[in-house]
Parts: sequence; C-alpha cells; structure tokens
Amino acid sequence: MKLYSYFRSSAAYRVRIALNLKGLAYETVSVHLVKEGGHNRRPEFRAVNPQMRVPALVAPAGEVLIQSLAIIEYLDETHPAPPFLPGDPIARAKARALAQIVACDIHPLNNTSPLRYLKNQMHQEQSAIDAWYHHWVIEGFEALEALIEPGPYACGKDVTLADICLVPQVANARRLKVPLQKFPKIVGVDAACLALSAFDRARPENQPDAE
Ligand SMILES: N[C@@H](CCC(=O)N[C@@H](CS)C(=O)NCC(=O)O)C(=O)O
Repeated sequence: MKLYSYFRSSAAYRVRIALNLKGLAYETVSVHLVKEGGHNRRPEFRAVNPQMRVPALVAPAGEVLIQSLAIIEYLDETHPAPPFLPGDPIARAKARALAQIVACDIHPLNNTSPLRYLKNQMHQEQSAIDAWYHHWVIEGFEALEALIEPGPYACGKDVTLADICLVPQVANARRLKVPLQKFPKIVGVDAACLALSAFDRARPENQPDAE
C-alpha cells in the first residue's frame, strides 16, 4: 500500500499507527503541506485527493481512500486483528466518542487550512492564532481527561481507536506548547502508547520526510 503523508500531519500519523498496529507494510509518499503554499495544492495531488489533504491511502487494488477515520475503519475491516474497537457495543461507542472528540471537534479547528485562513484572510496576529489553537485543544482535553478510563490506554487495557487519535493530537499540542500539567491521564496514556513500537515508529520524527 502507498500512504500519502506528511511527517507533521496528525491525521496521517493516525493512519501510520493503524498500519503499524496491523503489521501492514506501506510506502510513504511525502506531500509537503507548507513549502510553496503546500504541495497538496498542486494539480498532481488534487488528482489523487480532490480535498487536497493528507492522508490518502492507495489500497492494494489501486483505489484511493481518504479521511483518516474511514481509512482506519477500512484497515480494521480488512485486517480484524488486533481489533481497534472493543467487542461490547457500549464500550465501542465510548471509544468512538473519545476518538471523535479529537478528530471531529479539536483537529478541524486547528488544522493547517483554518489557521492559514485566520492569518491570511482574517489578518490575525500570531499571538491570537496561538490563543485560538490552545483554547480548542484545552477544551477538548478537559473532556478527554474526564472520560479516560483507568489505563494503561484510553479505554482500559487494550489499544483502541481512541489512542490512535489521541497520541497524534498530544504530539501537536506539545509542538504548539500547550501546557499539559492539567492532564495527567492524557499524558499517561500517551506515554503508554509510545512505549509500543507501532506508535513509536509512526512518530513524526521517525518518518522519512522528517525535518
Ligand atoms: N478529517 C481529515 C483531516 C485531514 C487533514 O485535514 N489533513 C491535514 C493535515 S493533518 C491537511 O492535509 N491539511 C492541508 C490543508 O489544510 O491545506 C482526516 O481525518 O483525514
């Protein structure tokens, strides 16, 4: 499989973790999201993903899949072990909810495009953009901190979709200097996950395009 990725993309980071957890080999195709206004905006990448975002996964038969949660679900459906969701429907809904706090509520507000829009179209100072970024991470993390179960992982003793989404968001929060002292459970889950090779190999600094 081929993964269109960018080392700092947290959505691509989710898919890298998922591929590693399933033990699936893949080739990384780097799409630089910053240089020259973003190589993701070039026609050749638009032809791959009309949304012009990473990740995009080229499945074995050549279909291009986009949206990290859809890709992760595809991987879980085609390679059921180890499962990304618990067996019990209530526990599954809880794991999905944690994942969606990150993927639907925190990340879209703090992604490259909205931040660039705040800067270039709304003419906001960098300090205001940083405050915006911190605000949405902290609000989401307060909810996650209250919802995380006794560990070591976000939903208990097994790694789930919740961890796959949480760890990349924590990496972004650290990079943007969001204080994490108020979130000991999140920090603990992050450490437990990163002790696993599948998570460690997916880290931004361990990617072929890392800078
Ligand atoms: N909801 C999407 C988000 C994908 C996304 O926004 N990726 C970012 C990087 S984390 C991106 O490609 N941004 C480029 C841009 O916004 O121009 C997913 O989960 O795959």
